[in-house]
Amino acid sequence: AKEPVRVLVTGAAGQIGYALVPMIARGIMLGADQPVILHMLDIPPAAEALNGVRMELVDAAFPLLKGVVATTDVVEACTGVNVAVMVGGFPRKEGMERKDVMSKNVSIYKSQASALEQHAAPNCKVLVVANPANTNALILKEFAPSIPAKNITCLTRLDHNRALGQISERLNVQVSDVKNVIIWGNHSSTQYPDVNHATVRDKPVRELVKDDEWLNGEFITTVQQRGAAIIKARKLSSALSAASAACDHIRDWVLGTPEGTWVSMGVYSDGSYNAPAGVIYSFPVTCKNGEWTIVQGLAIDEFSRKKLELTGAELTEEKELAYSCLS
Ligand code: NAX
Repeated sequence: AKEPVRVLVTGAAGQIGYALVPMIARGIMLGADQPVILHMLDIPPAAEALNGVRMELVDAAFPLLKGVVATTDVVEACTGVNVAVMVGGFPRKEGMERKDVMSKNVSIYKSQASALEQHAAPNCKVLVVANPANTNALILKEFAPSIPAKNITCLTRLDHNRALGQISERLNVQVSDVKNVIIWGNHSSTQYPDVNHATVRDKPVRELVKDDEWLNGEFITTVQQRGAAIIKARKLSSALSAASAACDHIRDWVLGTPEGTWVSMGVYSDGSYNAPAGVIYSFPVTCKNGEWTIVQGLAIDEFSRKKLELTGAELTEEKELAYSCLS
């Protein structure tokens, strides 16, 4: 039998946490033969709710779930974890300045970076979900210098999956037949969902859709604004789709992407495709043996080039804002 893997979920009493922890405990993240021990962290005001989630996990009698740590102590939460999914953060509230929200998240991610660096298992893989996801991940990286940069990522898989979903609905094909869309840049409304290399059963999506106006217009804005559309409909932000995307992200990272398929991940940029280096930027990646590699050599047309630059510039600006919160 396999040794259990310890998976940390921060913000576990929140709505993504509530959707995510049962998925992990059922083997959706790490495989149906992989036992897990869940570490759940939240803040003291949510301690009682967190204990309720712990009780439900016990009640669900998941065969793969070998233990649960539910705590408000960041050191206890981080100790020995192999995978860390960072969902906890400070949400933007109506009327709040961007800088104030950034400042709260910078201080959270700075301290959680240190706890992970000192107490997580060696080679721990980190996925930041909480917004601003790319910049929170960058802060985590900066303040956990002994964790390799390649181990720190952020979630853009939800945006990637949303793009697959839109193409599948438009063409009336199975979503599993749509491949190789790309989310470039920031997990924000400047992200660029790119279908120029996407296929359905090996046929280019552009040739199948036959409507460049839609692909260059409404398709892009629909994906960019999907989070807001969910909030409008549900009066709550995306949760089950975010949790599912987090599982997809970790599963593909750990177990590998299928041959000929790439996925989108926010990773530490080396300047590929002229993206700014030194920010967490979403690229197309393939994964093998627990490591991601940026897909190289894709042709970028003029329309796309501008969109890659715009979202890159936003990330540079966010990085500067985050650094200004440190002083
Ligand atoms: P909730 O407000 O329901 O849950 C957040 C939880 O985090 C709360 O229980 C809160 O007490 C906890 N928390 C706050 N500070 C913490 C800290 N310092 N340590 C540990 N826990 C802490 O939000 P939810 O809807 O679950 O969303 C969580 C985050 O995901 C938000 O930042 C949200 O913006 C972000 N999202 C990111 C997405 C992505 O694709 N990257 C998509 C979905 C989502 O919007």
